[in-house]
Amino acid sequence: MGDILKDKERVWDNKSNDFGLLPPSNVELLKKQAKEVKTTSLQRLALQEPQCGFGELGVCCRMCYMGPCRIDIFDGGPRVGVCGATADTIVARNLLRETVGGAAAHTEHAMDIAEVLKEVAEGKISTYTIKDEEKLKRVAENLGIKTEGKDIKEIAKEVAEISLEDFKRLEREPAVWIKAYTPKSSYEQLEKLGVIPHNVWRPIMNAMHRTSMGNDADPVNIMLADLQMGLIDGLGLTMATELSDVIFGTPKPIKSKANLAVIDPDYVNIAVHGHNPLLSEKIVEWAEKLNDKAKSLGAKGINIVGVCCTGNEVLMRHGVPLAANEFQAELAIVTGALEAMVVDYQCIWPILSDVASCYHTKLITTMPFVKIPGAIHIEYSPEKADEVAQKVIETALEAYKQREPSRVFIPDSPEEIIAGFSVEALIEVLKKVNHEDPLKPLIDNIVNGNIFGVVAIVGCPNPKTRRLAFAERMIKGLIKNNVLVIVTGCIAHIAGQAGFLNPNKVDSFEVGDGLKQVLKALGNVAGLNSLPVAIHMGSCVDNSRIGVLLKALSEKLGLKVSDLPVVASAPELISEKAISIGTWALALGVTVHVCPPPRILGGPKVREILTKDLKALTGGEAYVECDPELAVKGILDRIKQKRIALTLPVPEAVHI
Ligand code: BF8
Ligand code: SF4
Repeated sequence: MGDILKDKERVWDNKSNDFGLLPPSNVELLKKQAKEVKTTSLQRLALQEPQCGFGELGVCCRMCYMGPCRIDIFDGGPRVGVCGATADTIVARNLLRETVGGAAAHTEHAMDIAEVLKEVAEGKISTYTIKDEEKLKRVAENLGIKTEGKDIKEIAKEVAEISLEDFKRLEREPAVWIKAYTPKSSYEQLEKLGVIPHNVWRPIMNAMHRTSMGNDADPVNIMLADLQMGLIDGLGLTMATELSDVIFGTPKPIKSKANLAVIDPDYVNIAVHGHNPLLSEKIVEWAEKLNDKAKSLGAKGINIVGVCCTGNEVLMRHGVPLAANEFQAELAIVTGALEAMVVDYQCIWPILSDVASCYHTKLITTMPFVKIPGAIHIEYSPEKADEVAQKVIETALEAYKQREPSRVFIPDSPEEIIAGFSVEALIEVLKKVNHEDPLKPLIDNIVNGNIFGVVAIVGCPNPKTRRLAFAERMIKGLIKNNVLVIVTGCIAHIAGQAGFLNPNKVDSFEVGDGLKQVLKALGNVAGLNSLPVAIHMGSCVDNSRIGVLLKALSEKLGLKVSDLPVVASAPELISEKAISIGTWALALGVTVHVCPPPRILGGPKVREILTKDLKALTGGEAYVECDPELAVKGILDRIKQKRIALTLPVPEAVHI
């Protein structure tokens, strides 16, 4: 048991007992956790509060050892750091470093997949294959590779090599993936700003260099580097998604279930947690192969369940149920019925090890750079993927023998969901309405006002905002006003658990008449009662699917991305990755709502750039609002302005 658990006296107080609007099943498990583990995320948050105001405003600098320096933006205190750095310099530098954190995560994820594709193409590994040859050809053509007369492996090799070259190109030519996948009008604008990167590595290196002590002090110049970092993030997202589709298949609509009750006490339960599908795909494969072993132990079989974005990846391609978002990962263990939680990278809380140590659950780390004291480490590499997956499952089967049935508690029952709406899958549905021009029915319904606008609600489940049910309240407010909602990442888990991904629950929500009509009509052609009120497009890297859709819409209509009645929202931001995705969206020209406030409020110039000046540069706008109903209102107002500019009808918003 870790040191944190020695602090038993302080762990449960009134403040952390405020469950707000959390679903009752979460509350019951949090109470179980408080009793059995003596620590919960809400309690740890309470112990941190009040959190540092300088940090929240972004005006704390730790770039050198004359500091740390803090700027007092109100009055009386210092206006500059020891070196003379102003609040704006410090805020801009900190923000760029956050964006680097996210972009590095997404581009390394992409590179891992590109390397596997290369090894598959060269016949160096036999653990993976190319499942979607048609997608490979489409990606190749997007990247400017001729496919005619070439065999699949040859095309795969060229795609992988061009992708890997994007990381390290020395020539001053634009990164191929960015040129190929950025909407044309956005690209032209970004080219004028001089922020199109030549490769991935140099700007990341440069960003760390320029933000170190005694370099770039100009907030405007730093913010241009930040926009460039957003584009690099977009490259990572897009490459990761597109090449995952090539190797594992492009998602199609698929039925499954969501919430912690997908952990079934009759089965050996294994949770896959993290982001990269390279390992989780193998675990799904080996669970089937080793199912009989579980039966020989008296279980009904092996049940794989998904946590976070790896959960979304295997849901989209195999229908693996969604157990838990990042906030709930601990609770999955607290059910007492989870034999193993196997993690790859990103969003893996170290506390999972302490929580697992209170149960029979084995926490298994697999990546050389993601080790957690107390966890079992079974190291993954692409050539050993089968061996590692087998070992993970055998470890879980062993753990099953130690399960204590008296400690198992799984409240609630699973919620039905439908997921897997890749752009290709959406186009397939739309083709059933208009085969020649599939985007037309979507555009027509936006034009006539049946769909007021499109809002992508993406990102994380922050304990600070979970208590407010922030994402659920926003989705409710938007669908009432005929907004088509798209979800990804942990918000997709939240939407699934709340019934927003259940096609049979459309009538149990207050949905605008126009939107309801469209959802039902499209649902019928897709062989369903209706489409659900929120469309599941995947994991966080799958936000690139939204980028692909934006490119198609803006280029078909000859409009800028910023002209479209489309908004993105990360209402419960946790990760630096959400910052980098948001920066990419701003670079494309999207309006991005966010809460909690990004750490820019202490820098007046940086704040002005992101909330005002950017509109004239890329068309993007950052919008900070931490009241869910006011956020809906602000988003509707912004969509309304875009509709007015396009001379589209503007129905009155209903009350929120
Ligand atoms: O990449 S939504 S908490 S799991 S960062 Fe993390 Fe946020 Fe979840 Fe997926 Ni995305
Ligand atoms: Fe202080 Fe400047 Fe050093 Fe930052 S870089 S810690 S502001 S002296």
